[in-house]
Amino acid sequence: MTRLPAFSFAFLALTALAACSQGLTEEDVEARAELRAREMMEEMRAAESERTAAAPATGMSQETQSSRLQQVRERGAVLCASNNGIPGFGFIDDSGNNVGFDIDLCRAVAAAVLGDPNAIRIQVISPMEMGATIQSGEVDMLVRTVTASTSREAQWGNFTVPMYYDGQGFIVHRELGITSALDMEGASVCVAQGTTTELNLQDFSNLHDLDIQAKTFDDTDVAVFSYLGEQCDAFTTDHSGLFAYRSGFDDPDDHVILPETISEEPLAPAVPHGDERWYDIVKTVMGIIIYAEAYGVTSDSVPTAKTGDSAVDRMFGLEGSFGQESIGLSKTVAQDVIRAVGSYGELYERHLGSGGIGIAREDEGRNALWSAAPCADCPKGGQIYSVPLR
Ligand SMILES: N[C@@H](CCC(=O)N[C@@H](CS)C(=O)NCC(=O)O)C(=O)O
Repeated sequence: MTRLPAFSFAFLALTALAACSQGLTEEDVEARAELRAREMMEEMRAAESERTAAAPATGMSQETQSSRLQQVRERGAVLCASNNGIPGFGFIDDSGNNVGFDIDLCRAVAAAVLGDPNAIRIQVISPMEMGATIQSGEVDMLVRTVTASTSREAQWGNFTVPMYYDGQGFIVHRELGITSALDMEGASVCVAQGTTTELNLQDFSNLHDLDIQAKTFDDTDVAVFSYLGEQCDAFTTDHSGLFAYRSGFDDPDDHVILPETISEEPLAPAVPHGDERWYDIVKTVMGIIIYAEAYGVTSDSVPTAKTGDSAVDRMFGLEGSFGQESIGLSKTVAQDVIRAVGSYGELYERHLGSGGIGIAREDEGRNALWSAAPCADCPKGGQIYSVPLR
């Protein structure tokens, strides 16, 4: 049976309004509206059959084509460029496993596209290698405390959803008595090359006329060791990194993290340019993690039967759709993702909060969910947000 498009009612009302001034009868108006609605439906059908004809004969509609998704499925693993030396984000734990917030984002994508969070391969890269690695397309994702920026987006790849809002700061030897970044006139600062950090340091020094002496290193680890070896007065990186590194110092109290934040560092997974569907997939997985917290769902409370809350049921594949199948994912993809890695809140606590490097979520208020998030008792008033899953 043919259904008139929903817009025909609105169209009818509009036509009726327009007709008033022309002296048409109510029947004329209805007939015209019906005719126009039928024309519009024909146009929609024609457009649809044109799209179907254009789709290659793979049995998939054009919307589901993602060559990278196919490659990943053939390979049986998601390749992520990441880290193995940053506590909280990507590091080797006592059992020899590479774990962390960034590693779990990679695992979440593997759970979504392969149904197995362990189907990942991590390529460990230095900050200097970030651009070339994602630009070449040799990995499926760059998820390595990496800051999204316009020039990186232009040159490297597409950044998906910021999963941690960071900002650059400084750590100094307590004995120097420095209490503000503005006191660092003529100070030497250890910094990793090829980072936004290096560029911001220069801007900050110029802006405040501080004549800071940057000492650059290929690896952040080497920059940290050099700072600890007193080759520099200060070390600078993202605040999360300062906490992460300080948590591993023998004498953390001998070092002070200065109060200033000198830049915006939205950390977001990036994907190679040129495959919009793969971009949609990774972005959607990030949205699933964020919305799980917004709906109060955790890894051990994933619904498998209708809850009666349409938004939750839609997200977990129990009612309607949020577009997941159109991008090549299963109807119940959110169940796989959240069972594998948990909600944003769980990820945060496990790696960055009390279970990890100890950055209290309240202190870094920006990493709370947006103010109108539906959850009753989750941290709100921050910037963690995804477009709605619907
Ligand atoms: N977010 C900044 C800095 C990235 C960065 O270098 N992060 C440090 C940790 S905060 C890192 O990954 N270090 C590990 C290494 O150098 O191998 C960027 O994207 O440029």
